[in-house]
Amino acid sequence: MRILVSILGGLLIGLAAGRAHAITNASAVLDGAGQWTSGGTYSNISAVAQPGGIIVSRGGTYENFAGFLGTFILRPGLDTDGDGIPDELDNDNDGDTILDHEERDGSAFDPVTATDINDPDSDNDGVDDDDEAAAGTNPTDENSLLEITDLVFSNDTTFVTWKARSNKTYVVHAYNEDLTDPHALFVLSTNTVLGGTAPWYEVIHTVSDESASADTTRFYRVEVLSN
Ligand SMILES: [Ca+2]
Ligand SMILES: [Ca+2]
Ligand SMILES: [Ca+2]
Ligand SMILES: [Ca+2]
Repeated sequence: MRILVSILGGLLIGLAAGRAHAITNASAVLDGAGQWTSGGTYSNISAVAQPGGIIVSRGGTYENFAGFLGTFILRPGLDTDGDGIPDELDNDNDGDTILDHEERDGSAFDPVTATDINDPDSDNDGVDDDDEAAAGTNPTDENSLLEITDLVFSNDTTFVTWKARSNKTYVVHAYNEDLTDPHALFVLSTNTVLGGTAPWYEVIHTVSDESASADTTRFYRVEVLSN
């Protein structure tokens, strides 16, 4: 799979502003007498203090065996990504293709990094969590993303610089000024970047276009191959 993450000209992926969440507290737990209680506030209850024997059986599988420790807030009707599936039934609340449990346990990233299950762009850097996973950038650092950082024309050569990650392969395309043309002028380079230091192995990488001319406008696009 190829993803387009960065294109010269400030055309970074934009996000719709405002993701207001209307939250309705409809939490419910079984009290010590085995009765349902709802609408109350439960906090800082130690495991020792919890009444025993609280079990919710759902579909033959016991859940919330630890009673109050398993209490969660139901938000009926909330559909964060607007896909028609309420969050309570949606295993990908924000629609960024990383499943909720993967966002919580951070397993989509190396190193393991948890992300927001209700926000497709956890660090608001303009690149969604799944694209950051493909590019190997840090989803919790707004300065870590695949982007062209510098474009210099000197001695009839253009130097294209971007934020890369070690062991990732990048394809650099050159375009003429007609950006509506789906076909690139040519592929400037395809190479695997090496170097960088743990944990994110970030590398500033540069390639050169010796066919550039001072008389023409040329655009560049950097793609990362996800595998
Ligand atoms: Ca998700
Ligand atoms: Ca997310
Ligand atoms: Ca991001
Ligand atoms: Ca980031």
